[in-house]
Amino acid sequence: MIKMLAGKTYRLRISNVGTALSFNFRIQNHRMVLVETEGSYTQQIELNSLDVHVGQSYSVLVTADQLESDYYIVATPTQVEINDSDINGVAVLHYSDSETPAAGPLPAGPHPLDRVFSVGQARSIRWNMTTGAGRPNPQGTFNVRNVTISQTFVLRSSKETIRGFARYTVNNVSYMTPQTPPKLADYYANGSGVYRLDAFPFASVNPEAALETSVVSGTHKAWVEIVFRNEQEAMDAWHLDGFSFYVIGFGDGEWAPASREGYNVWDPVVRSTVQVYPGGWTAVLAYLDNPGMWNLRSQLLENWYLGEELYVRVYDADPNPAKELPPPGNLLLCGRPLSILTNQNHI
Ligand SMILES: [Cu+2]
Repeated sequence: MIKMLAGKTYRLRISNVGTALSFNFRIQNHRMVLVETEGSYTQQIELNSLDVHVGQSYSVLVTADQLESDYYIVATPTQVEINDSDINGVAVLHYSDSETPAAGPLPAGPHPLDRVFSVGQARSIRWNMTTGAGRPNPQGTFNVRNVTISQTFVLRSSKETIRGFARYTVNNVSYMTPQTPPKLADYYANGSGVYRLDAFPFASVNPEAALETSVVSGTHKAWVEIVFRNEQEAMDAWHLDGFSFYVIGFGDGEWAPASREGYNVWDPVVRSTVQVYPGGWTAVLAYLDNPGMWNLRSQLLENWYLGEELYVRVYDADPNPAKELPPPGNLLLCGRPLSILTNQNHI
């Protein structure tokens, strides 16, 4: 139950901390004003309902401007065919002087399979040019109109069978978790024996589904364009560690270089997790100014666990600890680097 005083305005933070399903969020008889998502101030659009995909967060403002009463707050699965209403999340908005329980049917949202609504709303979520907030772009602007793209990754996710087991793949490669964390392998052994740098096909599809510890080079202090293609039947959501990215486009079907003409390079929001619709694509831009070994993954737990991820190695030869701290003295060395350092054979 959320309590509100009549006439006041409240900020609600809404996060999808689920592992599989997108949801649509709404409040009976109340509209919401979208103000923020994952650190970006958004254009303040008024909404009856809001789609929140796995791993995403939003802030909305809600004004208690209705009759003193209780009202339903609901979150229902969206972009999926589910007939089980038990899966609905229901809460109550309680006006402090209300003695009237919430009543009536739960407020209706868009049809769960209404893709046009969902994509349309996603496209309408844009950077707010008039708030006095820090500019996210290191070049000092809000837009990404004039950036030079140095790399393009086209990442196709699908579900395959490898050695008799169901696996999720990216460009037909399913991530295999090594004994040694990639960061340790990189720092102590240049990846040797743990991963093969850039063996991963970042712009093509492996002829056969395979297992690999995928690590791709991301160029330090350069812009990377990442296109996520969803070749599954269900929604997907991708998360990048280490950076936020600019969400510049959603499209149906295949992505092609000509799809860039439809990008929003004027006022895209900057966020950490983005949805990818089944059979469609989502394009983002990231400025790789943060050295490290960064995980790029499906935020859907089953997909992630079964291989829909890779690492992006952003290397900076400068040992300046202001950029990347050296490992602490008590760092646990597990896996292969330990055997190299101690010259013993560990598994
Ligand atoms: Cu992260």
